[in-house]
Amino acid sequence: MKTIEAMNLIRGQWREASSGERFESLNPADNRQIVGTAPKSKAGDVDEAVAAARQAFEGWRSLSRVKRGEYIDQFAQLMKRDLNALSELVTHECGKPFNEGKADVVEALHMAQYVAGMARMPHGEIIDSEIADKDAYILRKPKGVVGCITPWNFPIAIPLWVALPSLLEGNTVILKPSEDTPICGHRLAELFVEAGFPAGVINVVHGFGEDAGDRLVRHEQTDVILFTGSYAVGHHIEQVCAQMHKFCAIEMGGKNAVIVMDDANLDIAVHAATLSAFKTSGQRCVTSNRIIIHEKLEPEFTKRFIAAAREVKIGNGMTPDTFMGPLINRQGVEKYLMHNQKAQEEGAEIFLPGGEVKEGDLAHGHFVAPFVYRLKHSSSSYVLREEAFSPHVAVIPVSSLEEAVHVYNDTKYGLSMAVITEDYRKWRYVRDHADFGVGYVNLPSIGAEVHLPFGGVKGSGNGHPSAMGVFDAVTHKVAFTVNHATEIVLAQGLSVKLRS
Ligand code: UN1
Repeated sequence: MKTIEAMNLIRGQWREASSGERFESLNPADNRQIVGTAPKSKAGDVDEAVAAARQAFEGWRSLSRVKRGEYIDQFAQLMKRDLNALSELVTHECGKPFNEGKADVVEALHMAQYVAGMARMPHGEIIDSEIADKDAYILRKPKGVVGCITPWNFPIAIPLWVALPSLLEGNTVILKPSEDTPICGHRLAELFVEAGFPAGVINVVHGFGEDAGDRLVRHEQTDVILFTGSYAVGHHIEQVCAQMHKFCAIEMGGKNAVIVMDDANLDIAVHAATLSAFKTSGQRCVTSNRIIIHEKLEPEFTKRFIAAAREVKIGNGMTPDTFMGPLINRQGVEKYLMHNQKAQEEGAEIFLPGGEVKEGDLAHGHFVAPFVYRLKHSSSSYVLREEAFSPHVAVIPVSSLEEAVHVYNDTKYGLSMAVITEDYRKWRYVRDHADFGVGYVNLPSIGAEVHLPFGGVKGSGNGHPSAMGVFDAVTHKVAFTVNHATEIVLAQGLSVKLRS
């Protein structure tokens, strides 16, 4: 693949950062390959993008919703045309195996198709007024300029999860893609241009969180911030937005789990646990770092889970049948090693020692192997309560359903949870007592669908889910009441005569 030079997209024009500085995006599977370079934007570049979005807002919101949907439909068709090339780019830039790269792009396509379809769906309500001579409506109005700060692990899907509903509702957008996957962000920008979106409606600014991202959040002309990423950054954004009285929807991490009950189908349990722990090399916010297992099934489950983890094929994502690609960067590897070390310090029984994989060409990438251990839950444990964002997995024994849910809930997070059981009473108990935003029964803890809300509770999110949830985040719901009589009667029907 040839090296791609990404540019900022501001007011429909391709722009360098005003400083002229650029940064590199390397292939995490082989650091000798430069996937591309991108402008290292600073506050001034963001200011221009925000000004462009602000200026484009009135024109864009004045189009019919159906017309805005047609732009998104056109965009969907271009994505379909480029499906394979985009999937390959995802693998090159973020390391996921090709079939997972494809899943990322297909999920993005689903979002585009769904949002385009929503253009012709009702988006308000007619509701009776208390007064016969009044008509009352509930309408949705766009909030204005939306800043989207998106992660590298779904570099095509997540930007579109947040940008497309924003656009359909009449907002204008500034997207700041992850500094780890700017070239995927650039391809999206090219498709937006090709789809014919008017200048300034969607702007893309590349750069790092501490300058470009921070400016987007602090800019007084951005009305909404949609963020997906780490707890530390998300929580910081929440605080800044609260001080500025600015709305933000924040998706953060998880310390998710697969809960295997004593009646579980073991084939399903092992398969679900393997996918939950190792897909995307454990780098999904819905990844399960914890398998909470009933002690009755523990010996058999553990034997089979370890065997499955041993068989996981680690390699370059473009090599057929690779299951686990590399971690995204050196910091990802350091975090994984730190968690493994801490598990040892906390007295874990180590089943698979994991570690870096350095055979042949893999030495040039950030490859690591599954680290699997057994550790009893403790409320003071670090490794059982903090997100590792890597294939670092604890098998945690419990002796009852209630204990399983208590252990599951005993972290600051509450994103995704899978329960494996044949007994509806058990999954129903878990459904009602576990803290999660995305729940699964007899499935892995991964696999979001775009037309369902995606988000978590507690430290995983601030209550404004992503995917279909974005429609609510980027609109105001307003009441609108029209009098069609020739005199005024107020609500509650009281007389408003000025004199008797
Ligand atoms: C994320 O990891 O940030 O549910 C999102 C899934 C994906 C989305 C994950 N489709 O596994």
